Amino acid sequence: RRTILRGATIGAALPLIGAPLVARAAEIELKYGNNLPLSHPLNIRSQEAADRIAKETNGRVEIKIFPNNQLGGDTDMLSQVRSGGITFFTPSALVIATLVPVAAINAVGFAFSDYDQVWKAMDGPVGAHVRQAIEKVNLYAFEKMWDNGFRQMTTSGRPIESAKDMAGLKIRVPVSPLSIAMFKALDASPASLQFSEVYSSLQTKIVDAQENPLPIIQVAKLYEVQKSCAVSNHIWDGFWFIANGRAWRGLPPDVQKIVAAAINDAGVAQRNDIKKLNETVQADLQSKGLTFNKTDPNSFRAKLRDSGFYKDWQERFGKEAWDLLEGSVGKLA
Ligand code: X2X
Repeated sequence: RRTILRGATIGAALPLIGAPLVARAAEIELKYGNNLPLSHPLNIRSQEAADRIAKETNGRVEIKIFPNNQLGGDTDMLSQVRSGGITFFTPSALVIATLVPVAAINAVGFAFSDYDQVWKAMDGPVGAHVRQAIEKVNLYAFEKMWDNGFRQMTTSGRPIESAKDMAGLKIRVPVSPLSIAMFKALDASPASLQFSEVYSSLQTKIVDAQENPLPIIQVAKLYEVQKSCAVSNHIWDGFWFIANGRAWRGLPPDVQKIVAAAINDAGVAQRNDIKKLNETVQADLQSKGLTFNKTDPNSFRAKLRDSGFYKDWQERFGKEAWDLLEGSVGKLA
């Protein structure tokens, strides 16, 4: 039985028949890679920013997001954004510090005690200092850092109560010289692994422990391969939203303005998402079987001080950066 289309329908349908059914390609197509699962607030908010940019540029700019290590690990994406293979990447400060050492300044052990201190420093003199250093390696860092969170330690073995429990602990850390140095100073045996390898390395007991903010533990389901979580708050970690310098400078000024506003607004919204998430994430992880214990930060701080960790990193970062940090958090070394 042939369905007879009404004349009007056929007329309307004719021009479409044979026409390539593809959307018009945007004039400016930009790629953004990151290392987090789609459900993390970083991906929710960056998609929102991409949609806002497409709208405000009337479709001239399309940002294609490649989440969850689709383009490779942090090390791969860092070299891709440097070469211009991708335009945007959001490395943790710990990770971009492999290229810009001073970027790890916010990750000095036990430096920050709360978010007021964090944002005063990172939206203020410490962040400005790091952004300048990032620009020196021909990358552009947007003003507003995105929040990873205060890092906590988890283990598959006995809980970590104080610094003495770190002896010999096989703990995974990001690809980060400061993280390696810090956990060695605590007498642990740190191993740098890409985030994409963390779950399997814990599952196969290549390492027995890892450290990450609770929202990351939740979204990467690390509670399935870890038993206990020591609330250590040992590092506050953030993501710099960075662009390839040449690609950024090559954008028309009106597009730069729209992109920067959307990305910075999304970064601030993402911070609030993490703040809200932090109110419920521990209870959720407990319901999934992860046990929690408090720790005494002074035992860890004393160990870091006695081992010379603070003095060593004060020298590595230099007086200017270190004074900016201590100006925000008080005396450390
Ligand atoms: O790799 C990690 O541990 C993570 C996800 O926190 C970072 O991006 C540094």
